[in-house]
Amino acid sequence: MKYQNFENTEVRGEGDDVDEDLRLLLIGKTGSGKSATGNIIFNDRVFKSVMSSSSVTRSCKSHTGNVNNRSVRVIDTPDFIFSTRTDFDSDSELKKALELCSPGAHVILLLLSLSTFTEQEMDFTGWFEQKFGEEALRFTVVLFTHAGQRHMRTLAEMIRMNPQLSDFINRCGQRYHEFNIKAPANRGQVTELIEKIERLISDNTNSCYTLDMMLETERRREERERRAEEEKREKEERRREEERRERIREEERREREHQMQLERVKIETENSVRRYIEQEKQKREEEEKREEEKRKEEEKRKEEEKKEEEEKSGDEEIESEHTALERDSGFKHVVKENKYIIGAGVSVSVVVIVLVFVLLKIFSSTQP
Ligand SMILES: Nc1nc2c(ncn2[C@@H]2O[C@H](COP(=O)(O)OP(=O)(O)O)[C@@H](O)[C@H]2O)c(=O)[nH]1
Ligand SMILES: [Mg+2]
Repeated sequence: MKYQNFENTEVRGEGDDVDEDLRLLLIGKTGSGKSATGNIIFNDRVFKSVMSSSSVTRSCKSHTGNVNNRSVRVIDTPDFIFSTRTDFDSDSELKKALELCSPGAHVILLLLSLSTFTEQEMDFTGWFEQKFGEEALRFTVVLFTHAGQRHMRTLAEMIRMNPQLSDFINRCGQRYHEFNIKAPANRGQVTELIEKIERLISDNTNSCYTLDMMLETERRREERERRAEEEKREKEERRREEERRERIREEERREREHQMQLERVKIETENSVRRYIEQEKQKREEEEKREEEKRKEEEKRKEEEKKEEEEKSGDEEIESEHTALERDSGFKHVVKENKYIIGAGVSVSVVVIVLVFVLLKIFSSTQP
């Protein structure tokens, strides 16, 4: 491998206007081997590649060179999602990468390290799909690096055992390649990769993944997020509205319960007042009845007394009457008994009176 000193490498920036046969965009986590892959492709040390946990490639770099008699432009990029730099603007750097690919990338080489194949790798494929859009998968070749450190028997087996990965590979049209950077002398792996790339370009009828596609993806994602946000807000509003209605319903229910309670209390009060009045009335009636009975008894007593008195006085009367009667009957008896005597007396009296009268007449006639 003919390594050049990195400092002397011709690294093109934004605005380069070279008519290449092939434009390749390298995407992957820090340490996945993007810069090293670029160097292998050119068989030259054109990008800085060192063993480091932090991002060595700080900004996008483009290099155009001759590979297998083809003009190839490779765009090396920093780690867009796991960057340790605080001043790193992922979105603008990503746009810069696409601008460096202008008018577009024929192929996106998505690098996944087999030595550190963890959930982070799958997170990266998720980020890639979300950021570049589903359309980008049409231009993607998955490049597994650090193949020498692969613990699995075969790469195909490893892919099969990871449903998420095999699904992703499927959606990339089963395009993947294995690279062992530590065997740079093996140009066969580069040739093989270039062949796969050429097949893909031909399948895509020379079309490219462009910045506009990514911007359109971004626009759609923003639209989706805006709609999701709107739906979330509407859902929240509906939830609040439902809560408000529920509160009103609860208040109405409580009010109804309160009214019912009031009504119950009112009815109970009315009933107890009615019962009280009824009892009072009953008491009064009983009282009156007792009074009446008392009065009647009094009257009866008085009547009896009167009667007794009357009886008493009656007895006396009878007695006097009896006495009178007795007297009367005695008299009558006397009269009866002396009837003839009385008759004789009366006759004698009449005779006497007549005599007296006659005498008086005679006497008056003899007088002058
Ligand atoms: N053993 C091995 N080492 C690799 C491989 N690819 C990259 N490396 C090493 O990993 C380190 C980081 O590589 P680099 O290309 O700078 O990663 P980048 O951050 O993706 O650009 C370097 O020391 C490389 O030599 C590989 O396939 N196998
Ligand atoms: Mg790098």
